[in-house]
Amino acid sequence: MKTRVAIIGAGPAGLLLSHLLEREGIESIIVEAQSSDFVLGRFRAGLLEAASVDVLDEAGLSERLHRDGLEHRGVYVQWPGTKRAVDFVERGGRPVWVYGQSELTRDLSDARFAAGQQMYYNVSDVALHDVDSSAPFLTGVDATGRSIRIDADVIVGCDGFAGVSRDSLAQSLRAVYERRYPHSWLGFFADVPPSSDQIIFAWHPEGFAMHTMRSASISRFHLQVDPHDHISAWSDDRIWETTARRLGSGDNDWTLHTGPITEKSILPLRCRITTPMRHARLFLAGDAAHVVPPTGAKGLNLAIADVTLLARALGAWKRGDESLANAYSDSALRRVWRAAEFSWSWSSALHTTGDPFDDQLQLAQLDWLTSSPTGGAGLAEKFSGVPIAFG
Ligand code: FAS
Repeated sequence: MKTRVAIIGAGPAGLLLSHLLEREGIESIIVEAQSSDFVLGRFRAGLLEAASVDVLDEAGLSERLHRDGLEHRGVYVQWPGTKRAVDFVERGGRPVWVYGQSELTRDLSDARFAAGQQMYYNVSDVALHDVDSSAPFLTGVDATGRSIRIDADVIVGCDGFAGVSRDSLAQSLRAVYERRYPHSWLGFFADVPPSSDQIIFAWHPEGFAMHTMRSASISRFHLQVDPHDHISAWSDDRIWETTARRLGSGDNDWTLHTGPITEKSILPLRCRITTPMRHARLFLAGDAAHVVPPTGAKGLNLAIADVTLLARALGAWKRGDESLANAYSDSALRRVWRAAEFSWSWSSALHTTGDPFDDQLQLAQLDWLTSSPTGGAGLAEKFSGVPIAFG
C-alpha cells in the first residue's frame, strides 16, 4: 500500500491527525495494535482546554461535546478549613470543558469511519523502516495474519507511551528526560452524580484528593497513595472513607455522594519527554513523545496541540514550504515543557510529603495562588491553556 502519511496508533492523536490532514488534502493510513472496541473502551482523560475545543470546533468535531460536555469557568482549591473558587474567566483565562476521552475518541473514530478513512486495527509487529530516507515504510501483520507494507512520504508515531515509533530513533539521536514522582494516584469512577458543580483539588495532611466528573451521572476521583500501594489493599469502603475525609475537610456543609465504584486503578505519576519530536521523515505526536502527570490535565490537550501543529506543517510542506515541518519539534516541545512545568509545580503544591515544613510551604503556595490576582491569573492561564501556534 502507498500513502502520503502513515500513522501508527488510533488513539486521540492518530485519529485527529488523520482528520486534520484530510482537511489539508493529505491522505493517510492508520495502523492500530488493538481492536476498535478496546481503544474506545479506554477512559483516561476528561478535561479539555479551550484551545483544544477551538480545534475541535474548527474541524467540525464538537457537536456532542457542546451537547453532552460540561463547561466550567474554574475549579475549587481547598485545604482544611478553607475552600476557594478560582474563576479562570474572571482571572483572564478561558473556560475548560469536562468531556471524557472515550467520548472524544468515539467522536473522532465515527468521523474517520464516515470519511472512509483507511484504518487497520489489530495490526501486530509494526516496524518502521528507512525513516532517514525519502521513502520510509512500515511493515506489520494484519488481523488475518497477512504481512502488510505501507510506503509513505512521512511516518507519524501516535502510538502512545508503550509504542514502537519512539524507539525506532537511534539512541544517539534522542534525549530522554524523565522524572518519577514519589507518589501514585488511585483513580476511580463511580456511578453517582457529582458532589460538586466544579472540579475540586483538595490538599489534606494525609494526602491529596481530587473530585472531577464525566457527566451528570458519573463522578471521577483521584487519591494520592504510596507508590508501592496495591489496588487490592483498597476496598470500596476504604476508598469512600478516605475520599470523604480528604474532600470533606474544606467545607463543613459539603456532602459526598457515594455509590457503586465501577472502575479503580493505581497509576504511577511520571513525566517523560523524548526529544526531538522529528527526525527526517519520522514525526512523533502525543504520548509517543511525552507523558506528564494528570494533575494539570494536560496529556490529552498536548496530543491535540501536537497534531494541530503537525497537520499545518505537513499541509505547508505539501505546498512546497518545509519551514513549519522544520519548526514542529521545537514549537511542540515549548508547549510540552510548559505543561510539564505546570504539572510538576501543581503536583508539588498539592501532594503531601509527610514533612511539616513542606506542609507550610504548600499551604502558603495554595493561599497565594487562590487569593492573589497575579497568582490566580497565572493559575488560570496554565489551566485554561494558551493558543496553539508555532514559535
Ligand atoms: P494513546 O496512548 O491514547 O493512543 C496510542 C494508540 O497507539 C493506542 O490505541 C495503542 O493501542 C496504539 N499502539 C501502541 N503501540 C502500537 C503499535 N506498536 N502498533 C500500532 N498501534 C500501537 N490525560 C489528561 O489530560 N487527563 C487525565 O486525567 C489523564 N488520565 C490518564 C489516566 C491514565 C490511566 C492514562 C494511561 C493516561 C491518562 N492521561 C490523562 C493521558 C492520556 O489521556 C493521554 O495523554 C492520551 O491518551 C494521549 O493520546 P495518544 O497520544 O493518542 O496516545
